[in-house]
Amino acid sequence: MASCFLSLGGNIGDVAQTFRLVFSELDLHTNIQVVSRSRIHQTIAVGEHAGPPFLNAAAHVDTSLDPESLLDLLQSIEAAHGRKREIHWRPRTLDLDLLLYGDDVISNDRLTVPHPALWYRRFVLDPLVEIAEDILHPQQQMSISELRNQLLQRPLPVTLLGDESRTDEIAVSLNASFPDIHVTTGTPPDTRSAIIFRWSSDKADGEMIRQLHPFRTIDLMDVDNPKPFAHTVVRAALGV
Ligand code: A4P
Ligand code: MG
Repeated sequence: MASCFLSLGGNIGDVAQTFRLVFSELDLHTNIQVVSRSRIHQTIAVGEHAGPPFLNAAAHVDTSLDPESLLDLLQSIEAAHGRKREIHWRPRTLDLDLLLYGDDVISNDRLTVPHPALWYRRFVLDPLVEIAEDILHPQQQMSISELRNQLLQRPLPVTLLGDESRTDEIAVSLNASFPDIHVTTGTPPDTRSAIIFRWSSDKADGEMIRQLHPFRTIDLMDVDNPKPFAHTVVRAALGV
C-alpha cells in the first residue's frame, strides 16, 4: 500500500459537486481508500488564460496501484468529468494531479513525482497542509507546513541568479508588479529565499547555482516566455 496525496482543481461548472463525485468515485475503487480530504478552497486563477476563480482541494489516499496505473485512473476520472486537455492552462472542469506517492521520486515521460510545482503554489499547499502538515517532501526534506510557511514570509524573499542582463530586467518587472516581495539578484540566496530563479548561459555557473538549492531553483532558460512565467510563479507563491 502506498500513501498518496492528490490535488483537485477546477473552474468550470459546479466544481464543488464535481469534487464530491470524485471523492466517492475514488473511494469506490477496489484498489483505493480515501483516508482524508481537505476543505474546498476558492483561489485566484493563476496563469494568463486561467479564467475565473478556481476551487482547489487535496485528498489523502491509500492505494495498491502503481504510480502509472494511478495516473491512468486520475486521467480517466478527469475525462469522465468532461476535461478536454488540448489547451494548456485554460479553464477546466477538473484537474487531478498526483502530488506525492509515498516517498517515491519519479521522473519519466508521463510522470514527475513529487509534483514539480507543489512547493511554490499556495493553491496546492493551503488545502494540502490541512491533511498533510507533517508529511516530509522527499526531495526538499521539509514538511508540508514548513514549505507553506516559507511562502507566508512578507516580504517574500525571491532571488534571481545568472546572467545579469536577463535577471535584472525580470527583477525590475517583478518588483514593479508585486509590492509584497523582496527581490535580490547576483548574490547567493540566503536560507530564507523562498524561490530562486536561474537564468545562466554559462553551464558551470548554472550548475553551481542549481546545486545551492537544487529543489528550490526554477529554470527560466528553457521557458518560452520567461518574464510572464516568473510572474505566474510569484503569483502562485503569494496566492494573490
Ligand atoms: N504529469 C506529469 N507529472 C504529473 C503528476 N505528478 N500528476 C503529466 C499529474 N500529471 C502529471 O497534465 C499534462 C501531463 O502532465 C499529463 O499528461 C501527465 O502525463 P495536464 O493535466 O493534462 O495539463 P495541464 O493541467 O494543463 O498542465 P499542468 O502543467 O498540469 O497545469 P498545472 O500546472 O496543473 O496548472 N490556478 C488555481 N488557482 N488553481 C489551479 O488548480 N491550475 C492550473 C493548471 C493553472 N492555474 C490554477 C490552477
Ligand atoms: Mg494536471
